Amino acid sequence: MKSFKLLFAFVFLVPFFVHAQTPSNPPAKTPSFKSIDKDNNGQITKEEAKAAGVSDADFKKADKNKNGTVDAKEWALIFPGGA
Ligand SMILES: [Ca+2]
Ligand SMILES: [Ca+2]
Repeated sequence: MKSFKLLFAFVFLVPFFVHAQTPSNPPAKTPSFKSIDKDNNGQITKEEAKAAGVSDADFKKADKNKNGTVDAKEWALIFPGGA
C-alpha cells in the first residue's frame, strides 16, 4: 500500500505549500503601528485607534500604563508583528 501512503502525504502537504504561496497581506487584525499613528507622533490616541477599526477594549488592553495613548512598545505587546 505504498501509493496509499504517498497519497496521504500529498493530501497533508499540499495545503502547506498553498498557504506558503499566498501573498502575505497583513491581516486586518494586526494593523501596523505606523499606519494607525496618522500624525506620526509615536503615540496612538483613542481617536486614531478608532479610525483604524481598533475596538475600545483592545485599546484599553494595549494602554498598559493607562496614560490614554498607546506607544509602539505597548502596541507590540498586544499586536505582535504589528508595530
Ligand atoms: Ca498619533
Ligand atoms: Ca500608554
